Amino acid sequence: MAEFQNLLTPIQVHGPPDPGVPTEHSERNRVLGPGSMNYLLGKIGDAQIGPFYLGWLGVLSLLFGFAAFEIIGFSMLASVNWDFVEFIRQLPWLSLDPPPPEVGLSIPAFGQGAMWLLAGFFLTVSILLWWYRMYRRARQLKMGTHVAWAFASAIFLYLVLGFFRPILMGSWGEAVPFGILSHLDWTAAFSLRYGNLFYNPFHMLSIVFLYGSAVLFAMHGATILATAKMGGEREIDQITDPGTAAERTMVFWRWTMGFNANMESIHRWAWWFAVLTTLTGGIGILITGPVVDNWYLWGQKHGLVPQYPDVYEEPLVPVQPGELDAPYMGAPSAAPLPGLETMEGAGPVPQVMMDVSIPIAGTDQVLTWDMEVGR
Ligand code: 07D
Ligand code: 07D
Repeated sequence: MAEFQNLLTPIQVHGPPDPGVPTEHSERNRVLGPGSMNYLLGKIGDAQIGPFYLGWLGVLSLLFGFAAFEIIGFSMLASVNWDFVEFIRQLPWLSLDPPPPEVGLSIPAFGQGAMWLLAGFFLTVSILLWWYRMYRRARQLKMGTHVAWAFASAIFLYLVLGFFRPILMGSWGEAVPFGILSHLDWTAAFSLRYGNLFYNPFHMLSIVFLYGSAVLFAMHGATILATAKMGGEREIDQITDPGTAAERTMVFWRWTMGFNANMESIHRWAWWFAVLTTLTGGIGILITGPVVDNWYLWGQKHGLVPQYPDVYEEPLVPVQPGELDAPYMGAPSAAPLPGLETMEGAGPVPQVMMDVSIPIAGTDQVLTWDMEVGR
């Protein structure tokens, strides 16, 4: 059937909907069929809606996804005392949190993150079933399975964030909460806790591919649109004929940057950039904690970050071993700072004398003073 292809073709062909290619055993699962036409959708894409394919993988995935959605939603509603108005008003701030650190990897009690674990389980099953559905539908249509493998890369990052890394760290409490703003807080806190994620080379790579995806998407989209009036998006004669839209696009890029992808390889570029965003990202998150504890100090060690000169003298009260470690990392609990207990009113707050000296940049002078510090 002739189909609408191009914004510059102001005609929408309406006819019987295209049922799709015949395949082996899938006819009965094509629902919403035989499909219908929608004028407005035809303005931004293909006018035909449906038939939708709903096999057992699709049905199960939707059921599990719906269950996860409900568990998250009802847990959030419970957190505002079942007040629906507050639920809507506070939605961006509501959150279903993972269990506290002391639960480790065991099954938490209700009110201790059990709902988080349940929702995570249902969501993960739903996503994995949807992945298999994409794989199977592609095979059925005798296509390559590129879409499924690209999706697998995103699922890898998702599983690293909520499953693989928490297991390596020995605690569900390491995982991401379900919540619109709370997952942003988690992201910022994760970066701070591990010494600034900017110094993680895999975060850098992930950003390269994320930005690269945007640039490639813009270049490719723009190139095809720029030759749409010559039929740039559907040319096959470019392989043999000179002067085609496709050939012009390639000349354009050789003129402007000396090199061009071709009509096939640009899609490989795009596929790899997108896939590598989440693949390198997942590696970066997986090693944060289990392998590298502080990316800033790691950067200092490897010459990425300058070692700043010590401008302060040794503190009179040295840091106790383990004092700066988070308790949930299994570090010995921090010994109380000597003298801190006197803050409770048990005695006078002791005073500490400090000699402070700071060299003044660009001169050979040093600023010094004595300080009396109460702890
Ligand atoms: C446009 C395709 C459509 C998808 C959409 C998302 C949900 C969640 C909420 C049940 C591009 C649908 C959203 C189903 C419903 C509840 C509680 C894709 C398009 C429209 N994030 N994140 C968002 C997820 C992580 C980060 C928005 C999911 C990591 C930052 C949305 C995951 C980290 C910012 C969202 C996930 C992180 C966001 C828009 C899973 C590090 C933003 C997403 C499953 C990678 C932005 C308020 C979007 C925002 C945003 C969803 C994981 C960081 C709510 C489902 C843990 C810094 N994230 N995110 O358009 O506005 O994606 O947040 O891993 O600034 Mg996120
Ligand atoms: C989340 C893959 C999983 C999603 C799936 C989809 C549904 C629902 C529903 C369709 C997104 C499931 C879908 C359930 C579907 C409907 C309706 C992909 C996901 C399976 N960062 N950062 C990245 C930048 C900082 C931090 C990646 C930039 C700070 C953390 C990316 C900056 C701190 C993590 C990136 C910046 C910090 C990341 C994500 C700038 C915070 C991650 C790539 C300019 C203060 C994640 C290695 C992606 C990662 C990540 C970009 C800054 C923290 C490249 C540009 C320093 C903790 N950051 N970031 O595709 O992989 O995500 O890190 O400042 O975990 Mg970052």
